[in-house]
Amino acid sequence: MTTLKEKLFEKIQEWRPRTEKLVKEHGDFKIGEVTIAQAIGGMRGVKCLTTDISYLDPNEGIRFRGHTIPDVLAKLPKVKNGDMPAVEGFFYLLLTGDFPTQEEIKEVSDEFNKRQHVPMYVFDVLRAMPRDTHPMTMFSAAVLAMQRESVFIKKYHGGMSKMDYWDPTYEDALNLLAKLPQIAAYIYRMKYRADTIIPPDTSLDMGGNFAHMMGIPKPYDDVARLYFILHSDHESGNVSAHTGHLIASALSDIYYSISGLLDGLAGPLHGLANEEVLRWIQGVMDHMGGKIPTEEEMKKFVWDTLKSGQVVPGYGHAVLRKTDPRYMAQREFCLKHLPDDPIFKYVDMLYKVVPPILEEQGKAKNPWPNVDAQSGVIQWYYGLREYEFYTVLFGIGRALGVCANIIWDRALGYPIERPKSLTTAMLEDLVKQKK
Ligand code: AMX
Repeated sequence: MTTLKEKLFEKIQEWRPRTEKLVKEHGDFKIGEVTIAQAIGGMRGVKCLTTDISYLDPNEGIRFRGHTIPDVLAKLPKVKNGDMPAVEGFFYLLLTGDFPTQEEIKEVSDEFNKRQHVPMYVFDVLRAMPRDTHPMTMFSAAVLAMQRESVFIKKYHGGMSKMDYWDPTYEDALNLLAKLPQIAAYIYRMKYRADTIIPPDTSLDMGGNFAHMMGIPKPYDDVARLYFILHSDHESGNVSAHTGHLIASALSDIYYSISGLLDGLAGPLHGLANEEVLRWIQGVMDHMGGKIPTEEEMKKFVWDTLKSGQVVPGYGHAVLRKTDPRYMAQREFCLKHLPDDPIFKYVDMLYKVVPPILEEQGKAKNPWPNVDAQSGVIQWYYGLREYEFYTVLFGIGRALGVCANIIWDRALGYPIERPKSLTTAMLEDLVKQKK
């Protein structure tokens, strides 16, 4: 057993009594109320999920295992010859809550490398799809095609104690996560680089190997590491994380769950927003004839977007009420590596112009930028100019967080999810009775 798996098992055994005690002794304790607006309005703010992997404070942003993004980036050991931590070390933190040593990171990296071989039929599935298929459809299909590899399902059919569910789920998670960068890079090179596939280099860490297979030189390896870490988790109520958790709650395996989360992530209000942001900014650039607009010109463009009934992509959030720290981490990267890039200058100006306009318009509850307002710019700068691929990168990151969540869901015995629906007439009757 690896140190990671051993440590995880220790943590699981320590944690189980806490969950059991809460349910047994305090199961009736009320933690909130639900209004009609919430029941009709996408369950905003309803406290009905539990996860210890990350917590999203509306004003502070995400904390992974209690640590802010700047803390995580500062405290996790960095890769050799890079400024960013290894994604493998971050996954260790998500699973155990502890910062790993370099040796522990190396062990996880070796595990990933052992498991990175992608079965040939996955490439056959991808090749059978029309080349203009959206890369998210390809990515989701490739993951789903591998469902036959699930260790969990084989063990489940062989008969297994509920207490052991987490173990084959962990095996499935590592097997899948190790393969995602290669599948993503394969889709990219097949679709957009004339089918010139670059084989993996297993001497590299996950981020380094991904940059290598994409064929993009340094510091893109650091971009990949930062990107995967920032996009990993945003507590469990967002569409992709919740979808992954919901599917897994039926004891469907990791392959079904991650394929499903990718489908949710592909929506324009969620993971596709980073693609929309860049398309929109380039629309602004075209409109301005390529020159950097004045603040007044930019304000007019933003108002025109709103008046035409569209949202300003990359701004607003269902939970956050301040600038997203994931936006800030990427902004710092841009200020260091691409301060004079014209698209970054647009993004920078939008940061000044958009929040006061959204405030004045008075609709969006959060006028500040989210993660997607920055991420496409960095990808574009390093030569990844096919916007539709950006959500695939988000998907690799999000899979890390959701896999960690699902392993813990199984360890703590979370049951199948089943919220209750009411009819419109029932809601109307409830209001009448109250009157
Ligand atoms: N531009 C214009 N209007 C906006 C807006 C924006 N960026 N954000 C919210 N609004 C509008 C909503 O459309 C809604 O209008 P309506 O009452 O006419 O339907 C109103 O403000 C209230 O919405 P809200 O409660 O503030 O937001 P929400 O929780 O319903 O939606 C989100 C959140 C992110 C979908 C929304 O802010 C949005 O559409 N933003 C632009 C797309 C985007 O950046 N998505 C990425 C989010 C991060 C991610 O998941 N990757």
